[in-house]
Amino acid sequence: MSGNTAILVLGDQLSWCHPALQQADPEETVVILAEVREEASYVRHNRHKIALLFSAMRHFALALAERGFQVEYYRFEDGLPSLLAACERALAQWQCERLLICEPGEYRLLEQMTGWAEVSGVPVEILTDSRFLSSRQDFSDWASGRKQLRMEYFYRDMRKRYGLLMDAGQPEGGKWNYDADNRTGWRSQCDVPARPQPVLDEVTREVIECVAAHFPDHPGDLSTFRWAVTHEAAQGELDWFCEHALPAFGTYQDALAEESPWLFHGLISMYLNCGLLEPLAVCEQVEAAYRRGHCSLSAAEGFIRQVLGWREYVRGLYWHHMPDYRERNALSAERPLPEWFWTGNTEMRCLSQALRQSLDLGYAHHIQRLMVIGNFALLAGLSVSEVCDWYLGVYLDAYEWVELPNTLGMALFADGGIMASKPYAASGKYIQKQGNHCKSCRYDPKRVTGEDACPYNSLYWHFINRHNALLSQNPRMGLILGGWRKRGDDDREAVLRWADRTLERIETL
Ligand code: FAD
Ligand code: DLZ
Ligand code: SF4
Repeated sequence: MSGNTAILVLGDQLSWCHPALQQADPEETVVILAEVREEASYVRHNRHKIALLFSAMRHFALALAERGFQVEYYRFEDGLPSLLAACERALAQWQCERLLICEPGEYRLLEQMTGWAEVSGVPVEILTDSRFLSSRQDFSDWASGRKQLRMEYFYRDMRKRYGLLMDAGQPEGGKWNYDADNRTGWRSQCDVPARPQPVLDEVTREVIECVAAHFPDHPGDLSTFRWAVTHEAAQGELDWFCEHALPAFGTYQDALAEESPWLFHGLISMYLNCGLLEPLAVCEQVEAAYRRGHCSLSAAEGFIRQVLGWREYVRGLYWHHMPDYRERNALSAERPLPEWFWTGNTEMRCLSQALRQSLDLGYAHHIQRLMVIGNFALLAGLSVSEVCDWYLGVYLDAYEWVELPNTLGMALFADGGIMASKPYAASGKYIQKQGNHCKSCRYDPKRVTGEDACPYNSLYWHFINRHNALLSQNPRMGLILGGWRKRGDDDREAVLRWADRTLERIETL
């Protein structure tokens, strides 16, 4: 057989909507999938993430073969160093005349790929990733001429464009955004439904063994591997969410719970981001649940805003501002990451829980990522590049297009306000209001100084004080800065001294 076109499918592009697969004639096509060293180790990826991708890739290869495609699959044990090496080997073996690729999700890889035609000796075509609802060009068109690129306006345009939750050209229910209804704190006021555990098949068990053997010093407790690895199983997870968790999703979207790592969240970002689910179909399914009266408008709107709004918006921002976005550090944050970021061994209860589940399972929900871990990193001035690498490695759903704007922009305010209109900085009071961690913590959320004081509190005022000049240009910070300035000198000094002490012993908090 002579497969004269080769298609490289990356580990996060396992979709039938892949632009090259959609137009391919299986008889004339070789599909390359490759587990390679460079992709598996350019950051310290969580072992769950590697296992999820390798198993999903192997299952997708089987599904491609069933549809009549020739598949060239390289396993990690084959020892290939890079995707280019895999393509070169497959191109030679199948004597292909051209290589088709879908644009990757990271600038790093796109840069490499632009040089592949020269090295490989065959034409290489990089196709637009049609799996997103706003292409890079759409976003640039939307952004051009705007002073500020606010998500809310982008989101409204996307609602109109896709006709989601619309009523005769107006937003369903008369409002675009029901966020104000979605901020209830967690006091164990209801049961969290138990999520079914997917059954692991032979392919996944084999992958888990391979990952355990080759990545011994990466985070991730593989004995808790619970992820879907096929389109059908990912759809099953979405169906379960819509049936059992969506009705309470909105109400507890911002809640923090001792007893559950995920509360009523979707747990679908890992599938959307590797191609096992498609964003429009997800939004349509959630809208349908609302239309048949299964959930409130605020739950459906809150969820659709995340997928249709935030997810597309952060991708647009990433490509719009790369490559210099990655270098931004507007608040000059350089403090090394405490060692306990890699173990979860801190006495701060909210943090230890968020860190442990992130490390062990590869998952934390948005408020844990933003207001517990990210907020601590922001207040303590932790190194932007170290924090970003940590997030990129630790989470199952992390690829730079989505991780970087969320971490560098939203959580750390290191882009100086492109992504967020003000820093997401908060004291322990916020964490106490949103959840029930403080009850089991050795620190007291009401105290600002002293051995028992919640570290978030003095660090919060330290942050406000040290960025006073920058923050005073922001009208939304006026009240807080005014309050801080009005406090007596002695009071302010005591708080700042305690914060300095806290930072000095950060490794032992
Ligand atoms: P749900 O709460 O059920 O939300 C539904 C879906 O909306 C998610 O699956 C996701 O696809 C989308 N979504 C929600 N918020 C965002 C957002 N801010 N940006 C993009 N998509 C969003 N998300 C990632 O997919 N990958 C990352 O690497 C990532 N890193 C993050 C880092 C930080 C510091 C922060 C604050 C957020 C990050 N997010 C990231 C966004 C968000 O936290 C996750 O998408 C969400 O927690 C995934 O869990 P879920 O599927 O249960 O989400
Ligand atoms: C994240 C990842 C990992 C761990 N391993 C592979 C791999 O072996 N082969 C592959 O094709 N893709 C992998 N990926 C996903 C890529 O890193 C991803 O395609 C790029 O980061 C662009 O988003
Ligand atoms: Fe977190 Fe502070 Fe509450 Fe402890 S007291 S759980 S550190 S907010």
